[in-house]
Amino acid sequence: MSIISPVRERFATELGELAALTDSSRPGWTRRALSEEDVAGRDYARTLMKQAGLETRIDGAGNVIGLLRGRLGGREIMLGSHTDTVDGGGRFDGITGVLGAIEVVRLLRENDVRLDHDLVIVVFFNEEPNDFGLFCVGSRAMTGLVDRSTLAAVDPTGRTLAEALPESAIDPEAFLNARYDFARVTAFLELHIEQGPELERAGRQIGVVETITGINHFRALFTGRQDHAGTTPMDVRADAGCAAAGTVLAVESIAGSGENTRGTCGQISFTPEAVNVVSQNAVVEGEFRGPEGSWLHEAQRRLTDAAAAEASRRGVSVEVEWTTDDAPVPLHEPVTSTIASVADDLGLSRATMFSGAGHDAGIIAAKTRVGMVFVPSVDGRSHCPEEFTDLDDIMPGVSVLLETVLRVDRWYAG
Ligand code: HGY
Ligand code: MN
Ligand code: MN
Repeated sequence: MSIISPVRERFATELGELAALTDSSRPGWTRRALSEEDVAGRDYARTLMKQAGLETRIDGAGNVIGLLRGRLGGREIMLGSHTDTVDGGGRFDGITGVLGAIEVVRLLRENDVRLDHDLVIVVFFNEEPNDFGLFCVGSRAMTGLVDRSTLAAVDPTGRTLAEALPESAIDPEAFLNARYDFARVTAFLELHIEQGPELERAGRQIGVVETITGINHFRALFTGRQDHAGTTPMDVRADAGCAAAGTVLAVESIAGSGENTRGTCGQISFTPEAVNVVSQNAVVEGEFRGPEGSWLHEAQRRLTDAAAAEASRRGVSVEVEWTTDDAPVPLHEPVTSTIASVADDLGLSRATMFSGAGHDAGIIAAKTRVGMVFVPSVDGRSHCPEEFTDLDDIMPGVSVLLETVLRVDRWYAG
């Protein structure tokens, strides 16, 4: 049984130092992928990895990969998460898992515990949605899910991802060749804040994730006719903005139709942006989430129909593009039950959970056995400056991560 306690003070120091690497012109803790702050954040994590005794490298897709060689080697246990944030985000989403993984390495080395497996720590590049409509970019590159169409994705200014990557020292050709050999990975584990209210409501310390939500992202482009706001009668307008607004409300209405289902339109834009002009163009970006693939596909169909109806009754045209179609991801036994029994053996209260948040773990799950450990979020808040998890709630999560690594290590022979 692990009697090794994580060191709270250094975790707090590193959390503060990493949180300081943010875009001070934005609210909260903003470290968006493909920004200077993001490069600085991954460099900082790499420095911590080196200090912890890991051999480090950056792969072709910008993922920072650290290696602690095991006694036998040849097989690996992988831990990881991300350091990028949403705009105006918090300090704990992703970072908790990165610092937690590095703390596990330090605890192993400080207590002269040598695993049979090699231990690999990954700071995944670009987990959060970027301006090109893509997310979990680094983990998709590691699992072979990127291709030239990924590089051709454009941001609202028309710039391609291929043009943007070199600014983060990522070569587009190397990006396409960053597949990782998961055949040697026994299991992947990710420690993460829950980002929702369930653990706090239930008064539980550890979340054992059973399923990670499916996520379908869409971008709807409406084309109407630009006109004078005062002289154009209501019955002859082709108002792209109103068609977009009706579609936003359709997302909300469809989202309420299932259990644990969600729908959000986080972005809407009108062109021109003028109070006295009927809008020519409008763009809506949104998503649906849920635990059932069948519901997600029904939501996709219903939204596409709703956007077409909102457009046609106004003489507006619309194109709906679904930019991601990630199915729900059930996590794997015996990783999940190992996490549960570790929590029990450490005397920690736990709950089995559905993750309404997407994670790199959901991408890696296609290639190896995956488990996730959640720690509570205060008021269930996340993706906002108020995002908070007390260090006294994070430390038990690090202990569970460590003890689970020790137990997975026994599977070496398996
Ligand atoms: O959007 C998500 O669920 C994750 O936080 N990237
Ligand atoms: Mn997030
Ligand atoms: Mn995250």
